[in-house]
Amino acid sequence: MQNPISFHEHILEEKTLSPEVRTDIERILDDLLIAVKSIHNKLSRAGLIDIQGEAGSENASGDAVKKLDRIAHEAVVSTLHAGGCVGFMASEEEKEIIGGSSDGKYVVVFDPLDGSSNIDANVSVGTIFSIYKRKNEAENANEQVLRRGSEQIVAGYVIYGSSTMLVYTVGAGTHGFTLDPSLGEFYLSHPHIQTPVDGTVYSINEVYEPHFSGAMKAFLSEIKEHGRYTGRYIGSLVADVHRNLLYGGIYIYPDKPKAKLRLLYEGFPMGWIVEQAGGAASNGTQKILDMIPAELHQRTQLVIGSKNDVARYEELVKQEELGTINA
Ligand code: P6P
Repeated sequence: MQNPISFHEHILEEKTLSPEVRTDIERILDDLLIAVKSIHNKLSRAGLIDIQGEAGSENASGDAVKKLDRIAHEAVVSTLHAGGCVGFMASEEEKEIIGGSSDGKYVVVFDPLDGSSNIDANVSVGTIFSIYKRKNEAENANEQVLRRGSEQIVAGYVIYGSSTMLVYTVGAGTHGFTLDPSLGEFYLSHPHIQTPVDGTVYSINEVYEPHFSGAMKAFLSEIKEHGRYTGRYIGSLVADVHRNLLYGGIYIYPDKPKAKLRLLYEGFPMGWIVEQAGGAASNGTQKILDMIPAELHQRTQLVIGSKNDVARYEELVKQEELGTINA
């Protein structure tokens, strides 16, 4: 690629952000990407250094913590603390909200390493994050962090796959950057990502089929009878959503038997990124970005991807509520 645009150059052109906010966001993302590069470096050598396997503890959601979960969490927290721009943080790996700089003007929430149960098998995993402006009037940590999804000012994920990519939005489209490991810099490789309005991939763990609602069963029957779709399920949210974002498709994590994905630091950032690429994200009945978490690690059903596929699922949910499909 001739003279690729670096992430730093790209964000300087983001007119959606005021010059002051843009400078701050560039600083926060610089700090975050330092952590990301250190995570990338460790993941690429995971089999050679003693960082695979479980850390022997559970996170706030009761998930077994992998050693790399903790390493990734500590890398993000330490770089954001050092930067001094962040007043409050929340991580999947920490039960409570983490205090930052007293004069930090931003809130950052993140899943430091999503899909980590796949790490030992060398499957793609990801770091997911959202940034909010600190509310001046509210000092209570919960009021600062438990915000409506539409209040995000930046959302992004990094996928550690065959290449390491950053995909992000500030509300002016969704853009992808690929890490050049030889230079340690992310370069624009996927400007203005537009996800197809009709998908060709469906991603759901069908082991839960006995618990699926009538609407879910009807939706999956339509998908399978249509002939346009194929089934792909990696079991790593960032990898499944990233593939569907580029190819067109729908990812569903159902609320029966039990919702698993966290609203604040998985549903909101992934939802905004996909919406900014022309897709949709809902909990089956309302837009994900219209929701407000009642508690830090609140779980949600997540239906995300191609606009028309999400709309069809929501239509079937309404029909089931009206009793017009077999439950
Ligand atoms: P299941 C990984 O643990 C994760 O949070 C997501 O990355 C992934 O999509 C989902 O859980 C997989 O869950 O129940 O299908 O194994």
